[in-house]
Amino acid sequence: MPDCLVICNITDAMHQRLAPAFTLHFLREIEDFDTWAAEHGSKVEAVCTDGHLGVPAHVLDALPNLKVASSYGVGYDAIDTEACVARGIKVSHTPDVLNGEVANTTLMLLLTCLRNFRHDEAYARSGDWEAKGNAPLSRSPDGLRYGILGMGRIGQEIARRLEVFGGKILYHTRSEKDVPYEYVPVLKDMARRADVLICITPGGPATEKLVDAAVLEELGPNGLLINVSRGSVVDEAALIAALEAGTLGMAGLDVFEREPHIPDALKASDRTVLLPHVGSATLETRAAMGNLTVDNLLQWLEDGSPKTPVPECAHM
Ligand code: NAP
Ligand code: 8YV
Repeated sequence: MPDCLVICNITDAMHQRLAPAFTLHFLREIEDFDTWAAEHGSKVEAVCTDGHLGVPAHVLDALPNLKVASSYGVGYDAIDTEACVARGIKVSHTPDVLNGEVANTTLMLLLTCLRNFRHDEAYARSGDWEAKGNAPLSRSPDGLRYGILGMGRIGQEIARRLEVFGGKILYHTRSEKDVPYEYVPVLKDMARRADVLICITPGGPATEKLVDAAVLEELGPNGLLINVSRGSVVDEAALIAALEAGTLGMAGLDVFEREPHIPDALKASDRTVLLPHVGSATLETRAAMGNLTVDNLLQWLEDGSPKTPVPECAHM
Protein backbone atom coordinates (compact mmCIF):
# COMPACT_ATOMS: atom_id res chain seq x y z
CA MET A 1 0.00 0.00 0.00
CA PRO A 2 1.33 3.48 -0.78
CA ASP A 3 2.03 5.86 2.09
CA CYS A 4 -0.15 8.92 2.58
CA LEU A 5 0.66 11.82 4.91
CA VAL A 6 -2.51 13.30 6.38
CA ILE A 7 -1.90 16.98 7.07
CA CYS A 8 -5.43 18.10 8.00
CA ASN A 9 -8.06 16.78 10.40
CA ILE A 10 -10.12 14.14 8.62
CA THR A 11 -13.53 12.77 9.54
CA ASP A 12 -14.12 9.15 10.63
CA ALA A 13 -15.83 8.51 7.30
CA MET A 14 -12.76 9.70 5.41
CA HIS A 15 -10.50 7.64 7.66
CA GLN A 16 -12.57 4.50 7.08
CA ARG A 17 -12.28 4.83 3.31
CA LEU A 18 -8.58 5.75 3.27
CA ALA A 19 -7.27 3.18 5.76
CA PRO A 20 -7.75 0.06 3.55
CA ALA A 21 -5.99 1.75 0.61
CA PHE A 22 -3.06 3.66 2.14
CA THR A 23 -0.60 3.38 5.00
CA LEU A 24 -1.62 6.54 6.81
CA HIS A 25 0.70 8.89 8.73
CA PHE A 26 -0.83 11.79 10.64
CA LEU A 27 1.20 14.99 10.76
CA ARG A 28 -0.37 16.00 14.08
CA GLU A 29 1.02 12.81 15.69
CA ILE A 30 4.58 13.39 14.46
CA GLU A 31 6.69 15.00 17.19
CA ASP A 32 9.90 15.66 15.29
CA PHE A 33 9.09 16.09 11.59
CA ASP A 34 12.70 16.15 10.33
CA THR A 35 13.56 12.86 12.05
CA TRP A 36 10.32 11.28 10.82
CA ALA A 37 10.90 12.56 7.29
CA ALA A 38 14.45 11.20 7.18
CA GLU A 39 13.03 7.71 7.85
CA HIS A 40 9.68 7.79 6.03
CA GLY A 41 9.63 10.86 3.72
CA SER A 42 10.80 9.04 0.60
CA LYS A 43 7.99 6.45 0.90
CA VAL A 44 5.20 9.05 0.87
CA GLU A 45 3.38 9.27 -2.48
CA ALA A 46 0.19 11.04 -1.40
CA VAL A 47 -0.90 13.80 0.94
CA CYS A 48 -4.35 14.68 2.21
CA THR A 49 -4.70 18.31 3.27
CA ASP A 50 -7.18 21.19 3.38
CA GLY A 51 -7.55 24.73 2.13
CA HIS A 52 -6.14 26.32 5.31
CA LEU A 53 -3.05 24.18 5.83
CA GLY A 54 -2.16 23.45 2.20
CA VAL A 55 1.19 21.73 1.80
CA PRO A 56 3.85 23.74 3.69
CA ALA A 57 7.13 24.20 1.78
CA HIS A 58 9.18 22.20 4.32
CA VAL A 59 6.75 19.27 3.97
CA LEU A 60 6.86 19.41 0.17
CA ASP A 61 10.67 19.46 0.30
CA ALA A 62 10.76 16.45 2.62
CA LEU A 63 8.65 14.23 0.32
CA PRO A 64 10.81 13.61 -2.80
CA ASN A 65 8.48 10.96 -4.26
CA LEU A 66 5.19 12.77 -3.69
CA LYS A 67 2.79 12.20 -6.62
CA VAL A 68 -0.61 13.49 -5.52
CA ALA A 69 -1.98 16.11 -3.09
CA SER A 70 -5.73 15.97 -2.40
CA SER A 71 -7.21 19.03 -0.72
CA TYR A 72 -10.45 19.12 1.29
CA GLY A 73 -11.83 22.41 -0.06
CA VAL A 74 -12.17 24.23 -3.37
CA GLY A 75 -9.73 27.11 -2.71
CA TYR A 76 -6.13 25.94 -3.05
CA ASP A 77 -4.19 29.19 -2.62
CA ALA A 78 -2.30 27.56 0.28
CA ILE A 79 -0.72 25.04 -2.12
CA ASP A 80 2.22 26.04 -4.33
CA THR A 81 0.76 24.55 -7.53
CA GLU A 82 3.62 25.87 -9.65
CA ALA A 83 6.14 23.91 -7.57
CA CYS A 84 3.84 20.85 -7.65
CA VAL A 85 3.41 20.94 -11.44
CA ALA A 86 7.17 21.35 -11.88
CA ARG A 87 7.66 18.17 -9.84
CA GLY A 88 4.82 16.26 -11.55
CA ILE A 89 2.66 16.26 -8.40
CA LYS A 90 -1.07 16.21 -9.21
CA VAL A 91 -3.13 18.53 -7.00
CA SER A 92 -6.88 18.01 -6.58
CA HIS A 93 -9.64 19.97 -4.81
CA THR A 94 -13.40 19.76 -4.15
CA PRO A 95 -15.27 22.06 -6.57
CA ASP A 96 -19.07 22.26 -6.95
CA VAL A 97 -20.15 20.10 -3.96
CA LEU A 98 -20.07 23.20 -1.72
CA ASN A 99 -21.53 25.83 -4.09
CA GLY A 100 -25.02 25.86 -2.57
CA GLU A 101 -23.80 25.88 1.03
CA VAL A 102 -21.37 28.76 0.56
CA ALA A 103 -24.09 30.68 -1.27
CA ASN A 104 -26.48 30.01 1.64
CA THR A 105 -23.88 31.27 4.12
CA THR A 106 -23.34 34.38 2.01
CA LEU A 107 -27.04 35.22 2.02
CA MET A 108 -27.38 34.59 5.74
CA LEU A 109 -24.40 36.84 6.44
CA LEU A 110 -25.82 39.53 4.17
CA LEU A 111 -29.26 39.38 5.78
CA THR A 112 -27.79 39.37 9.29
CA CYS A 113 -25.98 42.61 8.41
CA LEU A 114 -28.85 44.39 6.67
CA ARG A 115 -31.54 43.37 9.13
CA ASN A 116 -29.30 43.98 12.17
CA PHE A 117 -30.22 40.56 13.58
CA ARG A 118 -27.11 40.44 15.79
CA HIS A 119 -28.40 43.45 17.70
CA ASP A 120 -32.03 42.31 17.59
CA GLU A 121 -31.27 38.88 19.01
CA ALA A 122 -29.40 40.44 21.94
CA TYR A 123 -32.25 42.95 22.38
CA ALA A 124 -34.86 40.18 22.63
CA ARG A 125 -32.71 38.00 24.91
CA SER A 126 -31.69 40.77 27.33
CA GLY A 127 -35.19 41.96 28.10
CA ASP A 128 -34.56 45.33 26.40
CA TRP A 129 -37.68 44.86 24.26
CA GLU A 130 -39.87 44.79 27.38
CA ALA A 131 -37.89 47.57 29.09
CA LYS A 132 -37.24 49.95 26.19
CA GLY A 133 -39.81 49.19 23.48
CA ASN A 134 -39.40 48.10 19.89
CA ALA A 135 -35.98 47.56 18.35
CA PRO A 136 -34.72 50.12 15.79
CA LEU A 137 -35.66 49.62 12.14
CA SER A 138 -33.19 47.99 9.75
CA ARG A 139 -32.65 47.78 5.98
CA SER A 140 -34.46 45.63 3.41
CA PRO A 141 -32.52 43.43 0.96
CA ASP A 142 -35.24 44.02 -1.64
CA GLY A 143 -34.39 46.11 -4.68
CA LEU A 144 -30.73 46.72 -3.77
CA ARG A 145 -27.83 46.81 -6.24
CA TYR A 146 -25.58 43.83 -5.65
CA GLY A 147 -22.01 43.79 -7.01
CA ILE A 148 -20.37 40.36 -7.08
CA LEU A 149 -16.58 40.18 -7.35
CA GLY A 150 -16.04 36.70 -8.87
CA MET A 151 -18.67 34.98 -11.03
CA GLY A 152 -17.51 31.35 -10.99
CA ARG A 153 -19.23 28.29 -9.59
CA ILE A 154 -20.10 29.87 -6.22
CA GLY A 155 -20.59 33.43 -7.50
CA GLN A 156 -23.26 32.19 -9.91
CA GLU A 157 -25.03 30.28 -7.14
CA ILE A 158 -25.02 33.44 -4.98
CA ALA A 159 -26.41 35.50 -7.89
CA ARG A 160 -29.24 33.00 -8.48
CA ARG A 161 -30.26 33.27 -4.82
CA LEU A 162 -30.06 37.09 -4.91
CA GLU A 163 -32.54 37.20 -7.81
CA VAL A 164 -35.42 36.70 -5.33
CA PHE A 165 -34.75 40.20 -3.95
CA GLY A 166 -35.61 41.75 -7.31
CA GLY A 167 -32.70 44.21 -7.35
CA LYS A 168 -29.88 44.72 -9.84
CA ILE A 169 -27.03 42.23 -10.06
CA LEU A 170 -23.64 43.44 -11.34
CA TYR A 171 -20.40 41.45 -11.46
CA HIS A 172 -16.70 41.99 -12.00
CA THR A 173 -14.17 39.37 -13.15
CA ARG A 174 -11.18 39.52 -15.49
CA SER A 175 -13.17 38.06 -18.39
CA GLU A 176 -16.87 38.47 -19.17
CA LYS A 177 -19.07 35.42 -18.47
CA ASP A 178 -22.17 34.00 -20.18
CA VAL A 179 -24.54 34.97 -17.35
CA PRO A 180 -27.69 37.13 -17.27
CA TYR A 181 -26.07 39.86 -15.14
CA GLU A 182 -24.32 43.11 -16.05
CA TYR A 183 -20.56 42.86 -16.45
CA VAL A 184 -18.60 45.81 -15.04
CA PRO A 185 -14.98 45.79 -16.31
CA VAL A 186 -13.61 48.08 -13.55
CA LEU A 187 -14.02 47.05 -9.91
CA LYS A 188 -14.11 50.63 -8.61
CA ASP A 189 -17.00 51.40 -10.97
CA MET A 190 -18.94 48.41 -9.70
CA ALA A 191 -18.30 49.42 -6.07
CA ARG A 192 -19.59 52.94 -6.82
CA ARG A 193 -22.80 51.56 -8.30
CA ALA A 194 -23.40 48.82 -5.69
CA ASP A 195 -25.12 48.92 -2.30
CA VAL A 196 -23.55 45.58 -1.43
CA LEU A 197 -20.17 44.25 -2.63
CA ILE A 198 -19.75 40.46 -2.32
CA CYS A 199 -16.26 38.94 -2.69
CA ILE A 200 -16.10 35.35 -3.96
CA THR A 201 -12.85 35.07 -5.97
CA PRO A 202 -9.96 32.71 -5.17
CA GLY A 203 -7.18 33.99 -2.90
CA GLY A 204 -3.49 34.19 -3.86
CA PRO A 205 -1.30 36.86 -5.47
CA ALA A 206 -3.67 37.65 -8.39
CA THR A 207 -6.43 38.83 -6.05
CA GLU A 208 -4.34 40.18 -3.15
CA LYS A 209 -5.94 43.34 -1.68
CA LEU A 210 -8.14 43.79 -4.78
CA VAL A 211 -10.60 45.44 -2.41
CA ASP A 212 -8.44 48.32 -1.24
CA ALA A 213 -9.10 51.73 0.33
CA ALA A 214 -10.21 53.21 -3.02
CA VAL A 215 -12.76 50.44 -3.66
CA LEU A 216 -14.13 50.74 -0.12
CA GLU A 217 -14.45 54.49 -0.52
CA GLU A 218 -16.53 53.97 -3.67
CA LEU A 219 -18.80 51.55 -1.79
CA GLY A 220 -19.41 54.39 0.60
CA PRO A 221 -20.95 55.17 4.01
CA ASN A 222 -24.15 53.20 3.28
CA GLY A 223 -22.33 50.37 1.55
CA LEU A 224 -22.01 46.81 2.83
CA LEU A 225 -18.98 44.60 2.16
CA ILE A 226 -19.42 40.82 2.34
CA ASN A 227 -16.25 38.72 2.16
CA VAL A 228 -16.59 34.94 1.82
CA SER A 229 -13.56 34.48 -0.47
CA ARG A 230 -10.21 34.76 1.31
CA GLY A 231 -9.00 37.35 3.82
CA SER A 232 -6.18 38.28 1.42
CA VAL A 233 -8.67 39.69 -1.12
CA VAL A 234 -9.54 42.64 1.15
CA ASP A 235 -7.02 45.11 2.59
CA GLU A 236 -7.93 44.49 6.26
CA ALA A 237 -6.17 47.62 7.57
CA ALA A 238 -8.01 49.77 5.01
CA LEU A 239 -11.29 48.04 5.94
CA ILE A 240 -10.79 48.80 9.64
CA ALA A 241 -9.93 52.43 8.84
CA ALA A 242 -13.02 52.82 6.63
CA LEU A 243 -15.34 51.31 9.25
CA GLU A 244 -13.84 53.49 12.00
CA ALA A 245 -14.13 56.65 9.88
CA GLY A 246 -17.69 55.77 8.83
CA THR A 247 -16.72 55.96 5.14
CA LEU A 248 -17.92 52.35 4.81
CA GLY A 249 -21.30 51.34 6.26
CA MET A 250 -20.80 47.76 7.35
CA ALA A 251 -18.90 44.52 6.76
CA GLY A 252 -19.92 40.86 7.02
CA LEU A 253 -16.80 38.68 7.09
CA ASP A 254 -16.30 34.92 7.02
CA VAL A 255 -12.60 35.12 6.20
CA PHE A 256 -9.62 37.08 7.55
CA GLU A 257 -6.01 37.87 6.64
CA ARG A 258 -4.40 35.82 9.45
CA GLU A 259 -6.91 33.13 10.39
CA PRO A 260 -7.86 32.24 13.06
CA HIS A 261 -6.72 35.66 14.29
CA ILE A 262 -9.34 38.41 14.00
CA PRO A 263 -8.15 41.98 14.73
CA ASP A 264 -9.64 43.47 17.91
CA ALA A 265 -10.89 46.48 15.92
CA LEU A 266 -13.15 44.21 13.86
CA LYS A 267 -14.35 42.37 16.97
CA ALA A 268 -15.15 45.60 18.80
CA SER A 269 -16.99 47.27 15.93
CA ASP A 270 -20.78 47.42 15.86
CA ARG A 271 -20.51 47.74 12.06
CA THR A 272 -19.33 44.13 11.60
CA VAL A 273 -20.77 40.64 11.61
CA LEU A 274 -18.01 38.05 11.98
CA LEU A 275 -17.97 34.32 11.25
CA PRO A 276 -15.09 31.84 11.84
CA HIS A 277 -14.70 30.69 8.18
CA VAL A 278 -17.81 28.52 8.15
CA GLY A 279 -18.93 29.06 4.54
CA SER A 280 -19.12 25.32 3.81
CA ALA A 281 -19.30 24.09 7.40
CA THR A 282 -22.43 21.91 7.55
CA LEU A 283 -22.40 18.17 8.24
CA GLU A 284 -23.92 17.48 4.82
CA THR A 285 -21.55 19.62 2.75
CA ARG A 286 -18.43 18.62 4.67
CA ALA A 287 -19.43 14.94 4.14
CA ALA A 288 -19.66 15.58 0.39
CA MET A 289 -16.31 17.43 0.41
CA GLY A 290 -14.72 14.60 2.45
CA ASN A 291 -16.02 11.99 0.00
CA LEU A 292 -14.63 13.87 -2.99
CA THR A 293 -11.28 14.37 -1.23
CA VAL A 294 -11.04 10.59 -0.75
CA ASP A 295 -12.43 9.83 -4.25
CA ASN A 296 -9.58 11.88 -5.66
CA LEU A 297 -6.99 9.75 -3.86
CA LEU A 298 -8.70 6.45 -4.66
CA GLN A 299 -9.07 7.30 -8.34
CA TRP A 300 -5.42 8.33 -8.46
CA LEU A 301 -4.58 4.86 -7.05
CA GLU A 302 -6.67 3.25 -9.75
CA ASP A 303 -5.62 5.11 -12.88
CA GLY A 304 -3.06 7.74 -11.87
CA SER A 305 -5.46 10.71 -12.21
CA PRO A 306 -7.44 12.35 -9.42
CA LYS A 307 -11.14 12.91 -10.22
CA THR A 308 -11.18 16.69 -9.82
CA PRO A 309 -7.68 18.10 -10.41
CA VAL A 310 -7.11 21.85 -10.02
CA PRO A 311 -7.02 23.57 -13.45
CA GLU A 312 -3.21 23.87 -13.39
CA CYS A 313 -2.93 20.05 -13.19
CA ALA A 314 -5.75 19.15 -15.60
CA HIS A 315 -3.28 18.47 -18.44
CA MET A 316 -1.06 16.13 -16.41
P1 NAP B 1 -14.20 29.58 -9.51
O1 NAP B 1 -15.33 28.81 -10.10
O2 NAP B 1 -12.83 29.31 -10.00
O3 NAP B 1 -14.54 31.14 -9.69
C1 NAP B 1 -13.63 32.14 -9.43
C2 NAP B 1 -14.13 33.44 -10.02
O4 NAP B 1 -13.26 34.50 -9.62
C3 NAP B 1 -14.17 33.45 -11.54
O5 NAP B 1 -15.34 34.06 -11.98
C4 NAP B 1 -12.95 34.26 -11.93
O6 NAP B 1 -13.16 34.90 -13.19
C5 NAP B 1 -12.87 35.25 -10.77
N1 NAP B 1 -11.53 35.79 -10.58
C6 NAP B 1 -10.38 35.10 -10.43
N2 NAP B 1 -9.33 35.95 -10.33
C7 NAP B 1 -9.84 37.20 -10.42
C8 NAP B 1 -9.26 38.49 -10.40
N3 NAP B 1 -7.93 38.66 -10.25
N4 NAP B 1 -10.07 39.56 -10.52
C9 NAP B 1 -11.40 39.39 -10.65
N5 NAP B 1 -12.01 38.18 -10.67
C10 NAP B 1 -11.23 37.10 -10.56
O7 NAP B 1 -14.14 29.37 -7.95
P2 NAP B 1 -15.33 29.01 -6.93
O8 NAP B 1 -15.52 27.55 -6.88
O9 NAP B 1 -16.51 29.89 -7.22
O10 NAP B 1 -14.64 29.44 -5.53
C11 NAP B 1 -14.20 30.75 -5.35
C12 NAP B 1 -13.42 30.91 -4.06
O11 NAP B 1 -14.30 30.98 -2.96
C13 NAP B 1 -12.46 29.78 -3.68
O12 NAP B 1 -11.25 29.81 -4.42
C14 NAP B 1 -12.24 30.06 -2.20
O13 NAP B 1 -11.17 30.98 -2.03
C15 NAP B 1 -13.56 30.73 -1.77
N6 NAP B 1 -14.35 29.84 -0.89
C16 NAP B 1 -14.58 30.23 0.39
C17 NAP B 1 -15.33 29.40 1.21
C18 NAP B 1 -15.63 29.80 2.63
O14 NAP B 1 -15.80 28.91 3.45
N7 NAP B 1 -15.71 31.07 2.95
C19 NAP B 1 -15.80 28.18 0.76
C20 NAP B 1 -15.54 27.82 -0.55
C21 NAP B 1 -14.80 28.66 -1.38
P3 NAP B 1 -11.92 35.35 -14.13
O15 NAP B 1 -10.99 34.21 -14.17
O16 NAP B 1 -12.55 35.68 -15.45
O17 NAP B 1 -11.33 36.55 -13.50
C1 8YV C 1 -12.99 25.12 3.81
C2 8YV C 1 -12.99 26.79 1.89
O1 8YV C 1 -13.26 25.65 5.06
O2 8YV C 1 -13.37 25.24 0.17
C3 8YV C 1 -12.78 26.26 0.51
O3 8YV C 1 -12.04 26.91 -0.24
O4 8YV C 1 -12.56 27.85 2.21
C4 8YV C 1 -13.76 26.00 2.87
O5 8YV C 1 -14.74 25.24 2.26
C5 8YV C 1 -11.49 25.07 3.72
O6 8YV C 1 -11.00 24.75 2.47
C6 8YV C 1 -10.94 24.07 4.72
O7 8YV C 1 -11.03 22.78 4.26
